[in-house]
Amino acid sequence: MREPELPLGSPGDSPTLPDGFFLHAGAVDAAGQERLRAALEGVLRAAPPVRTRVKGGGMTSAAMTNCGDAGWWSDASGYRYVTTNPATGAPWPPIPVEFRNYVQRVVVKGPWPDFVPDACLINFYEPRAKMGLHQDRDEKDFAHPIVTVCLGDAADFMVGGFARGDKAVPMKVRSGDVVVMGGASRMRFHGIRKIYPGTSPLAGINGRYSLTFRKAL
Ligand SMILES: O=C(O)CCC(=O)C(=O)O
Repeated sequence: MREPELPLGSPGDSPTLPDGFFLHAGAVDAAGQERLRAALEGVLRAAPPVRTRVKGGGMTSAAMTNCGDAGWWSDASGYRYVTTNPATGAPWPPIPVEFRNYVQRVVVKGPWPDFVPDACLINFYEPRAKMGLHQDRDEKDFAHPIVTVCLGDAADFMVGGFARGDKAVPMKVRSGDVVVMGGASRMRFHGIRKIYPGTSPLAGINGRYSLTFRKAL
């Protein structure tokens, strides 16, 4: 049986989502998405996305890179934040000011107005890429939320519970949407079940990027 899709929220208004979980649908307008895309290009040139090794021995389905003081990384030694890019040996590029502006615009309206990220993990999904259900647990202090900006193709973002086996429901996210997970929802399992190829409104993006902002250190 098809699982129900959660209704889309509007900025600052996601009444059907669990406590601490927000979908700011359409938070970044078309011009803003273009600005983010242009800034993203600079980051990708400095730190090209790669697929990395996961704990079980396989490779991530999405390619990833980072910007900020720290970047999330996975390899045979496990999951952690690192201050230099293991693929290039260089420091991660800084978080572009355009990225910070949009995070700021969204978070000032919510319960974590003082959130200042020091890490931005960028995932790139080709049409068949996915991300399994997981918790974000490598950050020092879980009092800070995780803020995700979506760019490119639409996707099913899975909202789970607090145990891996708990039922997860799909929430459709589109380019320009911003997802915030904090407070009572900070440790929810979540993942990406499906990409909707060809739905990107941005000419320069075939696939989906998620920019996930964290206070890691
Ligand atoms: O791509 C997304 O929206 C989710 C990314 C995610 O869950 C993660 O990077 O931990």
